[in-house]
Amino acid sequence: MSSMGEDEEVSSFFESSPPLKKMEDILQKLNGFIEHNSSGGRRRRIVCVTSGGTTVPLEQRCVRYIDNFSSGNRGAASTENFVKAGYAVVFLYRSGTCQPYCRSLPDDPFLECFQFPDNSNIQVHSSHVEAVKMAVMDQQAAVAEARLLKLPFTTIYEYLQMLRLIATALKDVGPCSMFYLAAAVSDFYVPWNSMTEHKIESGSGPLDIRLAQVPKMLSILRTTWAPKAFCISFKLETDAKILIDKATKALGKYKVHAVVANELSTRKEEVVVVSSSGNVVVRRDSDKPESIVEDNLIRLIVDRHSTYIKESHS
Ligand code: 9Z3
Repeated sequence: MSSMGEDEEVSSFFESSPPLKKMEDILQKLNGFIEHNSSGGRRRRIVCVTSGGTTVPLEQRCVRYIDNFSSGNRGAASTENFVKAGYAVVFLYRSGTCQPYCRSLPDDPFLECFQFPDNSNIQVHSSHVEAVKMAVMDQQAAVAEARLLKLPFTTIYEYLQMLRLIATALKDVGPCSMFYLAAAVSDFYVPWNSMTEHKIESGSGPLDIRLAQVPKMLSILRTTWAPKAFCISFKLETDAKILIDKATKALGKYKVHAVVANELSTRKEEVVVVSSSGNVVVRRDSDKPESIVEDNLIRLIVDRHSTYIKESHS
């Protein structure tokens, strides 16, 4: 039996993927955004923040799919902090998940935030004014200043094709670019050409599905797509006992600059940044109710990125 090499697995994944819809449109937005942030005397740092989980369709005309858990909170909060730190952010997010500047809004903002004092006026309930103001003003400012480009994905096929586009487009930004990979990416999938076209029929007993392994794109991102970019990946476990060991192995295997290790149930309280310079525990300031772990995490990552840029120029 012949086994495929890593590069071959990657090319065969892309060759058999359904083509990305609106690719021209995405490329145009992306190149415009990068151009704006790298020209006219500007040399802003650009970070690609990935956020939310990828789906694995079980049918080509998809009715059923497998999903990876992620609310998108980490990615959204991190994006806000990167913008605050002066970065331009390409926010590659799962459709429908948490958005930057919207974390304090209720689940159904349209229905819960607004009121109509009369037929021709609309008002925001006083209890939501601050949250709505932040959502609208901060997000509009970030977009208007070309600090934020939002690109949605749903499937693993879309996610990996878009990540490749972004990485390739950012190649010339070199060490000033960063990948902050907080999305929860499927490890297993159904290859497009072995997937049934129509809805899987029910009524004939249990369903057996064989899932193939998603090729390890992180290696290719590091070695080929954007070798000079600063690269942060995430490791999620539910068993705290194996977390640091798994993160350390990922650091060595993928040669990323740091792995952010988090345990599902405590992920909003603390993370551990694992890198060749040792492990650093980063916590939320528990004495401040509005403090989030991303405030301290992004400060540390930005610091590390600055050192990386300095070292690359010397
Ligand atoms: C993470 O570990 C993220 O921190 C979370 C954030 C998904 C836990 P939320 O979106 O949660 O705020 O609800 N992301 C990476 C998850 C992942 O699938 N990592 C892979 C792994 O651990 C490798 S890249 O094997």
